[in-house]
This record gives sequence, C-alpha cells and structure tokens, in this order.
Amino acid sequence: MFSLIIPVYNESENLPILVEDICRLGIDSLQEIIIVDDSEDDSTKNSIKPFLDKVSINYIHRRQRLGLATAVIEGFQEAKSDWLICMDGDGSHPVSMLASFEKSMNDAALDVLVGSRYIAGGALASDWPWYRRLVSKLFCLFVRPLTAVSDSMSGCFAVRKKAFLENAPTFSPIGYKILLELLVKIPEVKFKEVPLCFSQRMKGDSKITQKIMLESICHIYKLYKFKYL
Ligand SMILES: Nc1nc2c(ncn2[C@@H]2O[C@H](COP(=O)(O)OP(=O)(O)O)[C@@H](O)[C@H]2O)c(=O)[nH]1
Ligand SMILES: [Mg+2]
Repeated sequence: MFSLIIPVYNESENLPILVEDICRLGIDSLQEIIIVDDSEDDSTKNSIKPFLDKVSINYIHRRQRLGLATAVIEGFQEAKSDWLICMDGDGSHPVSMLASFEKSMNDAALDVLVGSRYIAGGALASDWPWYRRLVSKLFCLFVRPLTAVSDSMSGCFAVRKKAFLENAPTFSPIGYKILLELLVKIPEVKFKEVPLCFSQRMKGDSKITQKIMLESICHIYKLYKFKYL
C-alpha cells in the first residue's frame, strides 16, 4: 500500500484535474492522498470537494507559505502506508507514475524510487523554458559527488516509510530539493530510477522564485558539509 503526498500552493486550477485522473485510475494499493496546502485562501481546498467521497483525502492546510520541502516532510510524517509517493499538484508528473512505482515496491532491497527525466525512456517537457532545463541539468551535475542518481532534482519519487522515519531527525528541509536530502541522508541508500516524462504544468505559472533557487544552492552546500565534513 502507498500514501500519495501532493504539496500545493495556489493550485485550484490544476489539483482537481489531477485528483480526478487519480480517481479514474482506481489503484487498489492507493491508501490515501495527503494534500499539504500552503495557500492563504480556501480556493485550492474547495476545488477538490467533489472528490472527497471518491478517495481518502487527508487535507493539511497550513495557510502560509512554509515551503515545498517542509510540506512534503509534514505529509510524510502523517502518512499511514509503508511507501510514500511524492508528486507535484500541477500535472507535471503523469499519474501513470503511480503504477510504475508500485511495480518496484515489493522489492525489499529498495529504499527510494526516483522518477527520472535523464534516463532512457524519460523526457523533459519540450516547452519547459531553456533556463529551467539548463539549471536542472547543472544542479544534477553539480551534486553527482553526493549521489549517483541521474535526476536528483526530481519532484516525483517514492520512499519507504521506514527509511524516511529512521533518518527524519537528520533532515533540515529548505527550498525545493527534498529528494536530494533523502538520497544523501539515508545511509547506503538503495534506489532505482524509473523513467519520467515530465510535462509543463497544466495551468498557471511556476511557484519557484529566485530566493528558492538561492536557498537550493545553500541547501546543496549544507548537504556537501553533511556528507564530507
Ligand atoms: N505546500 C507547498 N507547496 C508548494 C510550495 N511551492 C510550490 N509548491 C507546490 O509544489 C509543486 C511544484 O511547484 P512548481 O512551482 O510547479 O515547481 P516547478 O515545477 O519546479 O516549476 C506544485 O504542486 C506547487 O504548487 C510551497 O511553498 N508550499
Ligand atoms: Mg511544476
């Protein structure tokens, strides 16, 4: 069984489409969806009301922008299942990834499953801005001494709850890069990469800011210190 954690910040246009797609899949092993919403208003929350009787939804409304990484960690801590999947709420990650991850969950040797855009079968949205493509690839290269994962910047991944909980006290989540933190802080982490075809968000603009980009650089510096000092 798995819990699906979806961090959202003002995604009232996208979240209902995503949740509807997930309901349509009818995956038996999906135990619950945990939505961690930092929107100041109720519009994102209200947008998924039609689905509350179709799937088990735990809605955590924090009402202030406390950050993507802390939202994911909070969702993971609330989750009931043995496996925790994280997926963006803007439609960038195809719902078919749930079945792709599920196939590997019975492998007792694995701690983390990564939706990767940079392995055979994976892809980056062709309409993603060139500077985002460049920054994503540069960040992935820059952190190769920290992890052998080819797409450690991915926001679509799964972690075994036990591996997460055992190492949770060491996490200091900042910015967007929660997967990288898991890969660095789970000792001798056993991972598998699964191809991810990443598409441009359905509606609206990215919530990333220059401040978040800078925070990501600080985060990577701290992870280098954690691993090598
Ligand atoms: N809870 C929460 N979710 C966030 C925050 N920032 C972004 N998100 C969500 O995280 C996901 C990825 O964000 P997005 O802006 O699309 O990032 P991008 O795909 O890298 O451009 C989306 O579902 C956002 O709504 C935040 O501060 N808090
Ligand atoms: Mg996005």
